[in-house]
Formats: sequence, C-alpha cells, structure tokens
Amino acid sequence: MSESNRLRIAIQKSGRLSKESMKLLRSCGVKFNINEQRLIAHSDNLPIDLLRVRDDDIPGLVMDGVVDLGIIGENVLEEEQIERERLDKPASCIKLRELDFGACRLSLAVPNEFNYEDASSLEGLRIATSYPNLLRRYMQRKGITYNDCMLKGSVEVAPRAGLADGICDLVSTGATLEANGLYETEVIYRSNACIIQSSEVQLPAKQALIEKILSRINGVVRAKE
Ligand code: PRT
Ligand code: ZN
Repeated sequence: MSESNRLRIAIQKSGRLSKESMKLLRSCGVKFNINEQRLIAHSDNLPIDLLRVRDDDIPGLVMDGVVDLGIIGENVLEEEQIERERLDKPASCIKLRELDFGACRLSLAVPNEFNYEDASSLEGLRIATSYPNLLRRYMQRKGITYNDCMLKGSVEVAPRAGLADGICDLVSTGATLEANGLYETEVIYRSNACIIQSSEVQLPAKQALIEKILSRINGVVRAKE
C-alpha cells in the first residue's frame, strides 16, 4: 500500500513507452532528472516520485496499490488483468485515459505458405505467444481449440524453428512479420498506451494532484489533436 504523501507513478524504465511517458509528464509540468542507475526519480517541483520498472510489472504495482498511477500498454494491462482474475488476485484499477502513443495491435499471423481461411484454420494447431490470456479469450469466443507455445521473446521465429504453426504477437508496421516470412491474418486486440490509477482511496491532497495531472494530460493530448 502506498502510504507516502508523495504521489508514486510507475513508468517503463527502458523500451518503447519510456521516452513518451517521460515527455508526457514533463509536458504536464513535472520536473525530474533521471539517473540511469536508480529505480526512483524524485520530482524537483512536485511531491511526485517516478518508479522506473519493466512494463510487465506496472499493472500489478498499480493493482496492489504499491504505486498510485502507471503508464502502460493496454495489451499488457488487459493480459495481467485476466491472469490476476484467474489467480484470484486483486485485478482492479481505474483507467484514467488512453494516450496518443504506443499504438499497436495483437494479431494472429501464419507462414506465407499457410493456407488460412479464418481462425478455425488454426484448430488443433500450436500458436506461439507472449499473450496467452488475450489469445485464449479470443479463441474461446470463437470456439476454437489450439495448443499454447508460451514464449516471452522471439515469438516471430517460432514457426520457422518448428516450435509452432502460427503466432499471436504485437504488430505495428508489419515489417517484423514480413522479415520472418509470416503474414497477418486477424487482429485480436488493438492497443494504445494508457494511464491507470490504483482503486484505493487516496489522501485528499494526492487525489487533488492526480486530478491536476489528469487535467494537464487532457490539455496536452487535446492540443496535439
Ligand atoms: O523491458 P520491458 O519488459 O519493459 O519491455 P518489453 O520489451 O516487454 O516491451 P517494449 O518496450 O518492446 O514494448 C512496450 C509496449 O509498447 C508494448 O507492450 C506495446 O504496448 C507497445 N508497442 C507498440 C509495441 C510495439 N508497438 C511493437 N511493435 N511493443 C512491441 N512491438 C514489437 C513486437 O513485439 C514485434 O517484435 O515490435 C515488433 C513488431 O513491430 P513491427 O513494426 O515490425 O510490426
Ligand atoms: Zn515487458
């Protein structure tokens, strides 16, 4: 539980969301300096601490109330939410708003030579993914049974390596699929970065600060539209 009077915000330490997350907070008037070696960065002008972590850890930190806010891809948020519901762990948080970066889609893809008609073409086959929960939900809705091949990385090489018949992975430009002799067949989830808040009741001063930041974010995003 976050009992500190300072607002704790978790952002990705290094990766596709890091730069934009820091840029967004800075454009909202939060001043801070990053020391690459440090997990925490203290804001110089507001009672805010930034926690710089792996993106996969952010939903859990918010859902457990360890931090107050988090900036995360909706894909990672939703995957973790389904996993936690399955394990009966706290799985709630408040999505404050979608952000204008981190856009991607979670898609099914198969080798170029695969004769794909629809998702039922994958019936009984093996699908490599880092998103087993989002994939299961989609396939269950379609009534298709398949086998899992859970990979945290290098998902796109799984078919060529003989580990799977198809994949379910994030796509933005499609260049990675093409480079690996795969083609996209179905989008199963569309994602953007978003900002989330812990469901725990906040101290009034902290809640007021959250609202101030959110209203600034709304202004920044609107100005770019
Ligand atoms: O180290 P850490 O765990 O924090 O980072 P990570 O390696 O798990 O995540 P990272 O930094 O790669 O991505 C963070 C988030 O960015 C994702 O969860 C998405 O919400 C978002 N995002 C947006 C993407 C992409 N676009 C994307 N293209 N995440 C990953 N990719 C990868 C994809 O997995 C594939 O390997 O890029 C490749 C495909 O890109 P294209 O352009 O070739 O289609
Ligand atoms: Zn990650």
